[in-house]
Amino acid sequence: MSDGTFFLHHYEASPYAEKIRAMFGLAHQGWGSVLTSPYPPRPDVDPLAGGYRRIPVAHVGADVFCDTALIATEVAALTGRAELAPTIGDPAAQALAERAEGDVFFAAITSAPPLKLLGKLLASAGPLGTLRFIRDRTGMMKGASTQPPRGAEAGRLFDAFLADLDAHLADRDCLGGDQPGYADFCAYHPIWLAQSVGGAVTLGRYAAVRAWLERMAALGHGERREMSPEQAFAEAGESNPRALPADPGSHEALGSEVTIAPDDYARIGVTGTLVAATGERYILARESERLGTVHVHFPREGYELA
Ligand SMILES: N[C@@H](CCC(=O)N[C@@H](CS)C(=O)NCC(=O)O)C(=O)O
Repeated sequence: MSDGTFFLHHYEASPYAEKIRAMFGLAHQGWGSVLTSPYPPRPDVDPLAGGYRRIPVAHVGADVFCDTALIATEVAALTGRAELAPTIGDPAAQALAERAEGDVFFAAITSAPPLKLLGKLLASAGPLGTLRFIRDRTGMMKGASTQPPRGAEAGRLFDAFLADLDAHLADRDCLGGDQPGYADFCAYHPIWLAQSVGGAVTLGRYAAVRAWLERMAALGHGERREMSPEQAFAEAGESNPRALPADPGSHEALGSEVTIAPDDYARIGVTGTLVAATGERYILARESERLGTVHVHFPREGYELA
């Protein structure tokens, strides 16, 4: 039986993981932290997520959640904080959140001064780790449906985002109003990333963004408990997946073996039996000797089924 621990498989430098860690901070939520490598192979995650290669991955018992949009839905339900679910009321906040997780996310890295970026990578990963990291990410973007902005264009894009965010925050504390909600976490993590790799050099000009960033950083990460991959596997192995949605949807592939992959980048597919296809998510059932039956959940948006 699962003890209900919400596990997050992540690495410290992962901005998308920071999006979820900060949500735990807002909710003062306890969670199990399982650290993994910044690049594959990830034998500590693959048995759960079936080869999905992006980070973070979350799981509770034998239910595994891929993609932060769906992880946020689960965190919202777990904590009773509806504002963390990816439904954004204000269209201007929605547009900023989408930009943040589109070109701006990539520009956060490609607009950083190259020598600073290299210095940070060398300091954290060493020469061999840096080489592996660069080779991995170059390979990951080869089959991508979008390509990162580069050079001066990346700098312009990132700065334009900061300027628009600053204007938006001029008369409110957070993207959607008084309190942080889903859009705030989407906008926060690319700036956090830029800062952590020595970028966001124009941030000083944007007082409203700086004040908001300070408030977001002050949320902290909730009650983080370090756990081992073995503890995570034991939880999954000893649990049964939770009940499927009452209405599993009416997809023609229900009951068949399918492969689900992101439609943008890191397009590695996960294969299993499609057991639900609701308006919000796909659920795949996967069997393994080690973990028994595991249900892997994907959002429908941004993923393709074959
Ligand atoms: N749409 C995904 C994007 C996740 C993503 O791009 N994560 C980055 C790390 S922050 C990643 O997986 N990079 C490649 C890797 O770590 O292997 C989500 O919201 O979870």
